[in-house]
Amino acid sequence: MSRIVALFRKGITDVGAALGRDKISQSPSRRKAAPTAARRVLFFYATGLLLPSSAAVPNIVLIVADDLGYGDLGCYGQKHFQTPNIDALAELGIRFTQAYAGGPVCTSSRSVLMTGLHAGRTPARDNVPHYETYLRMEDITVAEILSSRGYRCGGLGKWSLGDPGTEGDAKNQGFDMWFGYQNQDHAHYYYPEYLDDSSSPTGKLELPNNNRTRADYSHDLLTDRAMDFIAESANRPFFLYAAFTLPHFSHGSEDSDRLAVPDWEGFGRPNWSDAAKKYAAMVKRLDDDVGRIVSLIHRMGLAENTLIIFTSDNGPLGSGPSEELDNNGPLRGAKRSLYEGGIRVPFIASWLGKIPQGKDSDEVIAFWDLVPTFAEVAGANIPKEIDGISIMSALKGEGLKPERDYLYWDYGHTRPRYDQAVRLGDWKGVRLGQGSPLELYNLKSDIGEGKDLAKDHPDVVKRIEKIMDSAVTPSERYPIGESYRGGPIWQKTW
Ligand SMILES: [Ca+2]
Ligand SMILES: [Ca+2]
Repeated sequence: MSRIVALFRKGITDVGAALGRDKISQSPSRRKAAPTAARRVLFFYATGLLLPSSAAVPNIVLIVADDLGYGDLGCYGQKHFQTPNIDALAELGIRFTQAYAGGPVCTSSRSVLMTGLHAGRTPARDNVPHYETYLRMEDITVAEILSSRGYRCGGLGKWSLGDPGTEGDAKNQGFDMWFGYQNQDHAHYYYPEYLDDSSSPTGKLELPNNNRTRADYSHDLLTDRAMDFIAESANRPFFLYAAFTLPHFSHGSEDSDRLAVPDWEGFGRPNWSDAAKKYAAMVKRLDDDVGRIVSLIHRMGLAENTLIIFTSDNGPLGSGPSEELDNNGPLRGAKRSLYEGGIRVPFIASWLGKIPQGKDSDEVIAFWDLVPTFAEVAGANIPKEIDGISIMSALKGEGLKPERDYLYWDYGHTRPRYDQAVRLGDWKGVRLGQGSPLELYNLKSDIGEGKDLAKDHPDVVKRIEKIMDSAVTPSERYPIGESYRGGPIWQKTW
Protein backbone atom coordinates (compact mmCIF):
# COMPACT_ATOMS: atom_id res chain seq x y z
CA MET A 1 0.00 0.00 0.00
CA SER A 2 1.47 3.35 -0.97
CA ARG A 3 2.19 5.98 1.64
CA ILE A 4 -0.45 8.25 0.14
CA VAL A 5 -3.14 5.55 0.32
CA ALA A 6 -2.12 4.89 3.93
CA LEU A 7 -2.52 8.57 4.79
CA PHE A 8 -5.87 8.87 3.06
CA ARG A 9 -7.06 5.75 4.90
CA LYS A 10 -5.97 7.15 8.22
CA GLY A 11 -8.14 10.17 7.55
CA ILE A 12 -5.26 12.62 7.76
CA THR A 13 -6.99 15.91 7.05
CA ASP A 14 -3.92 17.42 5.39
CA VAL A 15 -2.01 14.87 3.36
CA GLY A 16 0.30 17.58 2.02
CA ALA A 17 1.51 18.54 5.49
CA ALA A 18 1.91 14.88 6.44
CA LEU A 19 4.08 14.36 3.37
CA GLY A 20 6.11 17.48 4.26
CA ARG A 21 5.08 19.20 1.03
CA ASP A 22 3.05 22.11 2.29
CA LYS A 23 5.70 24.61 3.26
CA ILE A 24 4.43 28.06 2.42
CA SER A 25 0.68 27.98 2.94
CA GLN A 26 -1.13 28.46 6.18
CA SER A 27 -3.93 26.06 6.76
CA PRO A 28 -7.20 27.95 6.86
CA SER A 29 -9.13 27.57 10.06
CA ARG A 30 -12.31 25.58 9.83
CA ARG A 31 -14.39 23.10 11.72
CA LYS A 32 -12.26 20.03 12.15
CA ALA A 33 -14.95 17.48 12.82
CA ALA A 34 -16.51 15.58 9.95
CA PRO A 35 -20.22 16.34 9.48
CA THR A 36 -22.79 14.21 11.26
CA ALA A 37 -23.57 11.45 8.78
CA ALA A 38 -19.90 11.04 7.84
CA ARG A 39 -18.94 10.78 11.50
CA ARG A 40 -21.62 8.19 12.19
CA VAL A 41 -20.79 6.01 9.21
CA LEU A 42 -17.05 6.12 9.94
CA PHE A 43 -17.80 4.89 13.47
CA PHE A 44 -19.61 1.88 12.02
CA TYR A 45 -16.73 1.14 9.64
CA ALA A 46 -14.18 1.47 12.45
CA THR A 47 -16.11 -0.96 14.63
CA GLY A 48 -16.68 -3.44 11.79
CA LEU A 49 -20.46 -3.05 12.05
CA LEU A 50 -20.67 -1.90 8.46
CA LEU A 51 -18.77 -3.30 5.51
CA PRO A 52 -18.44 -1.64 2.10
CA SER A 53 -20.95 -2.88 -0.39
CA SER A 54 -19.40 -5.48 -2.68
CA ALA A 55 -21.80 -4.56 -5.46
CA ALA A 56 -20.03 -4.55 -8.81
CA VAL A 57 -21.54 -1.24 -9.91
CA PRO A 58 -18.91 1.44 -9.34
CA ASN A 59 -19.50 4.84 -7.79
CA ILE A 60 -18.58 8.05 -9.58
CA VAL A 61 -17.34 11.19 -7.84
CA LEU A 62 -16.88 14.18 -10.14
CA ILE A 63 -15.35 17.25 -8.50
CA VAL A 64 -15.40 20.36 -10.68
CA ALA A 65 -13.64 23.54 -9.57
CA ASP A 66 -14.83 26.89 -10.94
CA ASP A 67 -12.34 28.95 -13.00
CA LEU A 68 -9.32 26.97 -11.77
CA GLY A 69 -6.58 27.42 -14.36
CA TYR A 70 -4.36 24.92 -16.12
CA GLY A 71 -1.42 26.30 -14.11
CA ASP A 72 -3.17 26.40 -10.74
CA LEU A 73 -2.08 23.04 -9.34
CA GLY A 74 1.35 21.94 -8.12
CA CYS A 75 1.14 18.86 -10.32
CA TYR A 76 0.56 21.14 -13.33
CA GLY A 77 3.55 23.37 -12.60
CA GLN A 78 2.21 25.96 -10.13
CA LYS A 79 5.25 27.36 -8.28
CA HIS A 80 3.79 30.13 -6.10
CA PHE A 81 1.49 28.05 -3.92
CA GLN A 82 0.90 24.37 -3.32
CA THR A 83 -1.95 21.90 -3.76
CA PRO A 84 -0.64 18.77 -2.03
CA ASN A 85 -3.93 16.91 -1.67
CA ILE A 86 -4.90 17.19 -5.32
CA ASP A 87 -1.30 16.38 -6.29
CA ALA A 88 -1.57 13.26 -4.11
CA LEU A 89 -4.76 12.29 -5.95
CA ALA A 90 -2.82 12.61 -9.23
CA GLU A 91 -0.12 10.32 -7.84
CA LEU A 92 -2.81 7.75 -7.13
CA GLY A 93 -4.13 7.99 -10.67
CA ILE A 94 -3.65 9.60 -14.05
CA ARG A 95 -3.04 13.24 -14.95
CA PHE A 96 -4.23 14.44 -18.35
CA THR A 97 -2.26 17.21 -20.04
CA GLN A 98 -4.67 17.77 -22.94
CA ALA A 99 -8.10 17.80 -21.34
CA TYR A 100 -10.69 20.36 -22.39
CA ALA A 101 -13.70 21.97 -20.79
CA GLY A 102 -16.97 22.28 -22.69
CA GLY A 103 -16.64 26.03 -23.07
CA PRO A 104 -14.82 29.09 -21.74
CA VAL A 105 -17.56 30.02 -19.21
CA CYS A 106 -19.71 28.21 -16.65
CA THR A 107 -23.04 27.59 -18.33
CA SER A 108 -21.93 26.26 -21.68
CA SER A 109 -19.24 24.11 -20.08
CA ARG A 110 -21.70 22.59 -17.60
CA SER A 111 -24.38 22.05 -20.23
CA VAL A 112 -21.81 20.21 -22.38
CA LEU A 113 -20.78 18.16 -19.36
CA MET A 114 -24.37 17.17 -18.55
CA THR A 115 -25.52 16.39 -22.11
CA GLY A 116 -22.46 15.05 -23.97
CA LEU A 117 -23.15 17.57 -26.75
CA HIS A 118 -20.42 20.08 -27.65
CA ALA A 119 -20.97 23.83 -27.43
CA GLY A 120 -22.38 24.16 -30.94
CA ARG A 121 -25.18 21.70 -30.15
CA THR A 122 -25.68 21.69 -26.38
CA PRO A 123 -28.95 23.26 -25.12
CA ALA A 124 -27.45 25.98 -22.85
CA ARG A 125 -24.72 27.78 -24.77
CA ASP A 126 -23.82 30.82 -22.71
CA ASN A 127 -24.29 32.46 -19.30
CA VAL A 128 -26.83 34.78 -21.00
CA PRO A 129 -29.71 35.24 -21.72
CA HIS A 130 -30.35 34.28 -18.13
CA TYR A 131 -33.82 32.85 -18.76
CA GLU A 132 -32.63 30.66 -21.64
CA THR A 133 -29.78 28.99 -19.83
CA TYR A 134 -32.08 26.25 -18.62
CA LEU A 135 -32.25 22.64 -19.68
CA ARG A 136 -35.62 21.44 -20.93
CA MET A 137 -37.34 18.25 -19.81
CA GLU A 138 -36.44 16.45 -23.05
CA ASP A 139 -32.71 17.12 -22.67
CA ILE A 140 -31.01 13.97 -21.41
CA THR A 141 -28.44 14.44 -18.66
CA VAL A 142 -25.82 12.07 -17.36
CA ALA A 143 -27.66 12.05 -14.02
CA GLU A 144 -30.79 10.74 -15.76
CA ILE A 145 -28.74 7.99 -17.43
CA LEU A 146 -27.14 7.00 -14.10
CA SER A 147 -30.51 7.19 -12.29
CA SER A 148 -31.91 4.69 -14.75
CA ARG A 149 -29.18 2.29 -13.57
CA GLY A 150 -30.18 2.69 -9.92
CA TYR A 151 -27.64 5.31 -8.96
CA ARG A 152 -28.34 7.78 -6.20
CA CYS A 153 -27.40 11.09 -7.82
CA GLY A 154 -26.34 14.00 -5.64
CA GLY A 155 -25.30 17.42 -6.84
CA LEU A 156 -23.94 20.36 -4.97
CA GLY A 157 -22.46 23.75 -5.66
CA LYS A 158 -23.18 25.67 -8.86
CA TRP A 159 -25.72 24.09 -11.23
CA SER A 160 -26.31 26.96 -13.73
CA LEU A 161 -28.83 24.99 -15.82
CA GLY A 162 -32.18 25.87 -14.27
CA ASP A 163 -33.64 27.62 -11.24
CA PRO A 164 -35.72 25.72 -8.66
CA GLY A 165 -39.17 24.94 -10.06
CA THR A 166 -38.18 25.27 -13.73
CA GLU A 167 -37.81 22.40 -16.18
CA GLY A 168 -34.07 22.75 -15.78
CA ASP A 169 -34.20 22.31 -11.98
CA ALA A 170 -31.55 19.70 -11.11
CA LYS A 171 -34.31 17.67 -9.43
CA ASN A 172 -36.08 17.50 -12.82
CA GLN A 173 -32.86 16.43 -14.53
CA GLY A 174 -31.96 13.23 -12.73
CA PHE A 175 -30.62 14.44 -9.40
CA ASP A 176 -32.10 13.06 -6.18
CA MET A 177 -30.55 15.95 -4.30
CA TRP A 178 -29.15 19.39 -5.05
CA PHE A 179 -27.55 21.57 -2.44
CA GLY A 180 -26.04 24.94 -3.21
CA TYR A 181 -26.83 27.33 -6.01
CA GLN A 182 -29.04 26.40 -8.90
CA ASN A 183 -28.83 29.94 -10.25
CA GLN A 184 -25.59 31.14 -11.79
CA ASP A 185 -25.80 34.66 -10.30
CA HIS A 186 -26.72 33.44 -6.83
CA ALA A 187 -23.44 31.48 -6.88
CA HIS A 188 -21.42 34.69 -6.78
CA TYR A 189 -22.32 35.13 -3.09
CA TYR A 190 -20.07 33.22 -0.72
CA TYR A 191 -21.93 34.42 2.38
CA PRO A 192 -25.44 33.99 0.99
CA GLU A 193 -28.71 34.46 2.83
CA TYR A 194 -29.73 30.95 1.81
CA LEU A 195 -28.62 27.98 -0.25
CA ASP A 196 -30.94 25.86 -2.38
CA ASP A 197 -31.54 22.61 -0.55
CA SER A 198 -33.82 20.13 -2.23
CA SER A 199 -33.91 17.98 0.90
CA SER A 200 -35.60 20.76 2.87
CA PRO A 201 -39.43 21.15 2.71
CA THR A 202 -38.94 24.82 1.82
CA GLY A 203 -36.30 24.05 -0.80
CA LYS A 204 -33.85 26.24 1.06
CA LEU A 205 -31.34 26.18 3.85
CA GLU A 206 -31.73 29.62 5.42
CA LEU A 207 -28.50 31.23 6.62
CA PRO A 208 -29.84 34.18 8.64
CA ASN A 209 -26.56 34.88 10.39
CA ASN A 210 -24.98 35.86 7.09
CA ASN A 211 -27.14 39.00 7.17
CA ARG A 212 -25.16 40.39 10.03
CA THR A 213 -21.86 38.58 10.09
CA ARG A 214 -19.78 36.32 7.93
CA ALA A 215 -21.03 33.23 9.70
CA ASP A 216 -21.41 30.53 7.07
CA TYR A 217 -18.97 30.29 4.18
CA SER A 218 -20.85 28.43 1.48
CA HIS A 219 -17.93 26.28 0.33
CA ASP A 220 -17.56 24.76 3.81
CA LEU A 221 -21.25 23.86 3.86
CA LEU A 222 -20.98 22.31 0.41
CA THR A 223 -18.07 20.13 1.51
CA ASP A 224 -19.90 18.97 4.63
CA ARG A 225 -22.87 17.99 2.50
CA ALA A 226 -20.60 16.15 0.05
CA MET A 227 -19.20 14.12 2.96
CA ASP A 228 -22.69 13.37 4.25
CA PHE A 229 -23.93 12.36 0.81
CA ILE A 230 -21.08 9.86 0.37
CA ALA A 231 -21.56 8.47 3.88
CA GLU A 232 -25.31 8.05 3.37
CA SER A 233 -24.84 6.34 -0.01
CA ALA A 234 -22.56 3.56 1.21
CA ASN A 235 -24.92 0.75 0.29
CA ARG A 236 -26.07 1.95 -3.10
CA PRO A 237 -24.10 3.01 -6.20
CA PHE A 238 -23.86 6.77 -6.20
CA PHE A 239 -22.92 9.64 -8.46
CA LEU A 240 -21.68 12.75 -6.68
CA TYR A 241 -21.29 15.88 -8.81
CA ALA A 242 -19.46 18.34 -6.56
CA ALA A 243 -19.53 21.57 -8.55
CA PHE A 244 -17.58 23.72 -6.11
CA THR A 245 -17.52 27.47 -6.66
CA LEU A 246 -13.90 28.10 -5.64
CA PRO A 247 -11.74 29.84 -6.79
CA HIS A 248 -14.27 31.84 -8.87
CA PHE A 249 -14.54 35.52 -7.88
CA SER A 250 -17.25 36.48 -5.41
CA HIS A 251 -19.73 39.37 -5.62
CA GLY A 252 -18.25 42.84 -5.12
CA SER A 253 -20.73 43.67 -2.36
CA GLU A 254 -19.16 40.97 -0.18
CA ASP A 255 -15.55 41.88 -0.72
CA SER A 256 -14.16 44.82 -2.71
CA ASP A 257 -11.61 42.73 -4.57
CA ARG A 258 -14.19 40.00 -5.14
CA LEU A 259 -12.30 37.23 -3.40
CA ALA A 260 -14.31 36.56 -0.25
CA VAL A 261 -12.58 33.90 1.84
CA PRO A 262 -12.60 33.49 5.64
CA ASP A 263 -8.83 33.32 6.24
CA TRP A 264 -6.10 34.83 4.17
CA GLU A 265 -3.93 37.18 6.24
CA GLY A 266 -0.44 35.82 6.63
CA PHE A 267 -1.09 33.55 3.69
CA GLY A 268 1.43 33.10 0.90
CA ARG A 269 4.50 35.32 0.83
CA PRO A 270 4.79 38.82 2.33
CA ASN A 271 5.36 40.53 -1.03
CA TRP A 272 2.14 39.16 -2.54
CA SER A 273 -0.83 41.44 -3.14
CA ASP A 274 -3.83 40.88 -0.87
CA ALA A 275 -5.74 39.58 -3.89
CA ALA A 276 -3.07 36.94 -4.57
CA LYS A 277 -3.13 35.86 -0.92
CA LYS A 278 -6.91 35.53 -1.02
CA TYR A 279 -6.85 33.61 -4.28
CA ALA A 280 -4.23 31.18 -2.98
CA ALA A 281 -6.26 30.81 0.24
CA MET A 282 -9.30 29.85 -1.86
CA VAL A 283 -7.31 27.22 -3.74
CA LYS A 284 -5.86 25.96 -0.46
CA ARG A 285 -9.35 25.55 0.95
CA LEU A 286 -10.45 23.67 -2.14
CA ASP A 287 -7.35 21.46 -2.00
CA ASP A 288 -7.89 20.62 1.67
CA ASP A 289 -11.49 19.66 1.00
CA VAL A 290 -10.69 17.48 -1.99
CA GLY A 291 -8.33 15.70 0.43
CA ARG A 292 -11.15 15.28 2.99
CA ILE A 293 -13.51 13.81 0.40
CA VAL A 294 -10.89 11.45 -1.04
CA SER A 295 -9.87 10.42 2.46
CA LEU A 296 -13.49 9.60 3.36
CA ILE A 297 -13.80 7.38 0.29
CA HIS A 298 -10.61 5.53 1.29
CA ARG A 299 -11.66 5.22 4.93
CA MET A 300 -14.99 3.72 3.90
CA GLY A 301 -13.16 1.12 1.81
CA LEU A 302 -14.73 2.44 -1.40
CA ALA A 303 -11.57 3.53 -3.26
CA GLU A 304 -11.45 0.35 -5.35
CA ASN A 305 -15.06 0.80 -6.37
CA THR A 306 -15.11 4.53 -7.02
CA LEU A 307 -13.97 6.51 -10.03
CA ILE A 308 -12.85 9.92 -8.75
CA ILE A 309 -12.32 12.77 -11.22
CA PHE A 310 -11.10 16.26 -10.43
CA THR A 311 -11.25 19.00 -13.06
CA SER A 312 -12.24 22.64 -13.70
CA ASP A 313 -15.07 24.14 -15.76
CA ASN A 314 -12.96 26.70 -17.68
CA GLY A 315 -9.77 28.75 -17.50
CA PRO A 316 -8.79 31.30 -14.86
CA LEU A 317 -10.02 34.90 -14.70
CA GLY A 318 -6.87 36.20 -16.35
CA SER A 319 -6.55 39.50 -14.51
CA GLY A 320 -5.56 40.62 -11.00
CA PRO A 321 -4.21 37.72 -8.94
CA SER A 322 -4.46 35.51 -11.98
CA GLU A 323 -1.53 37.31 -13.63
CA GLU A 324 0.51 37.50 -10.45
CA LEU A 325 0.17 33.78 -9.77
CA ASP A 326 0.53 32.59 -13.37
CA ASN A 327 -2.75 30.67 -13.27
CA ASN A 328 -2.83 29.62 -16.91
CA GLY A 329 0.77 28.32 -16.98
CA PRO A 330 2.17 28.29 -20.52
CA LEU A 331 -1.21 28.89 -22.17
CA ARG A 332 -2.49 31.95 -24.02
CA GLY A 333 -5.75 33.55 -22.92
CA ALA A 334 -8.04 32.94 -19.98
CA LYS A 335 -11.73 32.56 -19.14
CA ARG A 336 -14.03 33.69 -22.01
CA SER A 337 -11.27 33.03 -24.53
CA LEU A 338 -11.10 30.12 -26.97
CA TYR A 339 -7.34 30.14 -26.88
CA GLU A 340 -6.06 27.25 -24.79
CA GLY A 341 -6.03 29.29 -21.55
CA GLY A 342 -9.82 29.52 -21.64
CA ILE A 343 -10.59 25.86 -22.28
CA ARG A 344 -7.66 23.55 -21.49
CA VAL A 345 -8.09 22.44 -17.88
CA PRO A 346 -6.51 20.23 -15.24
CA PHE A 347 -8.05 16.74 -15.27
CA ILE A 348 -7.09 14.01 -12.83
CA ALA A 349 -8.70 10.58 -12.50
CA SER A 350 -8.16 7.98 -9.81
CA TRP A 351 -9.67 4.52 -9.30
CA LEU A 352 -7.61 2.24 -7.13
CA GLY A 353 -6.71 -0.99 -8.93
CA LYS A 354 -8.48 0.07 -12.15
CA ILE A 355 -6.46 3.08 -13.29
CA PRO A 356 -2.64 3.09 -13.36
CA GLN A 357 -0.99 5.12 -10.62
CA GLY A 358 1.25 8.12 -11.16
CA LYS A 359 0.83 8.19 -14.92
CA ASP A 360 0.48 11.13 -17.33
CA SER A 361 -1.64 10.96 -20.44
CA ASP A 362 -1.53 13.31 -23.43
CA GLU A 363 -4.71 11.83 -24.91
CA VAL A 364 -7.06 14.60 -26.02
CA ILE A 365 -10.24 14.37 -23.95
CA ALA A 366 -13.13 16.76 -23.35
CA PHE A 367 -16.14 17.39 -21.13
CA TRP A 368 -18.53 15.95 -23.70
CA ASP A 369 -16.79 12.60 -23.27
CA LEU A 370 -18.03 12.18 -19.72
CA VAL A 371 -21.62 11.19 -20.59
CA PRO A 372 -20.51 8.13 -22.61
CA THR A 373 -17.70 7.37 -20.15
CA PHE A 374 -19.98 7.37 -17.12
CA ALA A 375 -22.61 5.40 -19.06
CA GLU A 376 -19.96 2.75 -19.76
CA VAL A 377 -18.87 2.69 -16.10
CA ALA A 378 -22.49 2.18 -15.04
CA GLY A 379 -23.25 -0.41 -17.70
CA ALA A 380 -25.84 1.83 -19.36
CA ASN A 381 -26.37 2.18 -23.09
CA ILE A 382 -24.33 5.02 -24.56
CA PRO A 383 -26.71 7.53 -26.16
CA LYS A 384 -26.24 7.65 -29.93
CA GLU A 385 -26.93 11.28 -30.70
CA ILE A 386 -24.05 12.78 -28.70
CA ASP A 387 -20.66 14.16 -29.64
CA GLY A 388 -18.47 12.56 -26.95
CA ILE A 389 -16.72 9.21 -26.92
CA SER A 390 -15.97 7.02 -23.92
CA ILE A 391 -12.50 7.69 -22.54
CA MET A 392 -12.32 4.46 -20.53
CA SER A 393 -9.31 3.25 -22.53
CA ALA A 394 -7.51 6.56 -21.89
CA LEU A 395 -8.35 6.34 -18.18
CA LYS A 396 -6.60 2.97 -18.18
CA GLY A 397 -3.51 4.63 -19.64
CA GLU A 398 -4.07 3.47 -23.22
CA GLY A 399 -4.91 5.33 -26.41
CA LEU A 400 -8.40 6.63 -27.12
CA LYS A 401 -10.52 4.13 -29.01
CA PRO A 402 -12.05 5.05 -31.36
CA GLU A 403 -10.10 8.14 -32.38
CA ARG A 404 -12.25 11.22 -32.73
CA ASP A 405 -12.55 13.50 -35.73
CA TYR A 406 -12.33 16.94 -34.16
CA LEU A 407 -13.17 19.04 -31.10
CA TYR A 408 -15.36 22.15 -31.30
CA TRP A 409 -15.99 25.17 -29.07
CA ASP A 410 -17.69 28.51 -29.51
CA TYR A 411 -18.54 31.51 -27.39
CA GLY A 412 -20.57 34.68 -27.76
CA HIS A 413 -23.83 33.54 -29.38
CA THR A 414 -25.70 36.49 -27.95
CA ARG A 415 -22.76 38.86 -27.50
CA PRO A 416 -21.16 41.46 -29.76
CA ARG A 417 -18.55 38.99 -31.05
CA TYR A 418 -19.03 35.30 -31.87
CA ASP A 419 -15.83 33.20 -31.66
CA GLN A 420 -15.22 29.64 -32.77
CA ALA A 421 -12.38 27.15 -32.28
CA VAL A 422 -11.62 23.69 -33.63
CA ARG A 423 -8.92 21.22 -32.76
CA LEU A 424 -7.96 18.78 -35.52
CA GLY A 425 -5.07 16.52 -34.48
CA ASP A 426 -2.31 18.89 -33.39
CA TRP A 427 -3.88 21.76 -35.34
CA LYS A 428 -5.97 24.41 -33.61
CA GLY A 429 -8.00 26.92 -35.55
CA VAL A 430 -9.39 30.02 -33.85
CA ARG A 431 -11.72 32.58 -35.44
CA LEU A 432 -12.40 35.72 -33.43
CA GLY A 433 -15.62 37.14 -34.84
CA GLN A 434 -17.69 36.03 -37.80
CA GLY A 435 -15.99 36.73 -41.13
CA SER A 436 -12.57 37.19 -39.53
CA PRO A 437 -9.60 35.28 -40.93
CA LEU A 438 -8.86 31.96 -39.24
CA GLU A 439 -5.76 31.78 -37.06
CA LEU A 440 -3.97 28.44 -37.18
CA TYR A 441 -1.59 27.06 -34.56
CA ASN A 442 0.28 23.81 -34.14
CA LEU A 443 -0.23 22.90 -30.49
CA LYS A 444 2.48 20.25 -30.51
CA SER A 445 5.23 22.78 -31.20
CA ASP A 446 3.42 25.92 -30.01
CA ILE A 447 1.32 25.33 -26.89
CA GLY A 448 1.19 29.11 -26.29
CA GLU A 449 -0.48 29.74 -29.70
CA GLY A 450 2.09 32.40 -30.62
CA LYS A 451 2.78 31.65 -34.27
CA ASP A 452 -0.10 31.87 -36.74
CA LEU A 453 0.59 29.35 -39.52
CA ALA A 454 -2.63 29.96 -41.51
CA LYS A 455 -0.84 31.35 -44.57
CA ASP A 456 1.42 28.28 -44.82
CA HIS A 457 -1.41 25.71 -44.58
CA PRO A 458 -4.43 26.87 -46.60
CA ASP A 459 -5.65 23.27 -46.91
CA VAL A 460 -5.90 22.85 -43.13
CA VAL A 461 -7.56 26.26 -42.83
CA LYS A 462 -10.22 25.17 -45.33
CA ARG A 463 -10.91 21.91 -43.50
CA ILE A 464 -11.31 23.71 -40.19
CA GLU A 465 -13.54 26.41 -41.66
CA LYS A 466 -15.77 23.69 -43.07
CA ILE A 467 -16.05 22.09 -39.62
CA MET A 468 -16.89 25.48 -38.08
CA ASP A 469 -19.71 25.91 -40.60
CA SER A 470 -21.19 22.44 -40.08
CA ALA A 471 -20.65 21.73 -36.36
CA VAL A 472 -23.27 24.20 -35.13
CA THR A 473 -26.97 23.44 -34.91
CA PRO A 474 -28.64 26.87 -34.87
CA SER A 475 -30.72 27.59 -31.77
CA GLU A 476 -33.57 30.10 -31.55
CA ARG A 477 -32.57 30.62 -27.95
CA TYR A 478 -29.11 31.80 -28.95
CA PRO A 479 -29.37 33.96 -32.08
CA ILE A 480 -25.83 34.63 -33.28
CA GLY A 481 -25.20 38.29 -33.94
CA GLU A 482 -27.80 39.63 -31.52
CA SER A 483 -26.52 40.99 -28.20
CA TYR A 484 -28.47 40.16 -25.07
CA ARG A 485 -29.21 43.36 -23.14
CA GLY A 486 -31.23 42.07 -20.21
CA GLY A 487 -30.00 41.63 -16.66
CA PRO A 488 -29.96 38.78 -14.22
CA ILE A 489 -33.37 37.35 -13.29
CA TRP A 490 -32.17 36.18 -9.90
CA GLN A 491 -31.79 39.10 -7.52
CA LYS A 492 -30.29 39.44 -4.09
CA THR A 493 -33.01 40.21 -1.57
CA TRP A 494 -31.00 41.10 1.49
CA1 LIG B 1 -16.45 28.92 -14.43
CA1 LIG C 1 -34.26 15.64 -18.84
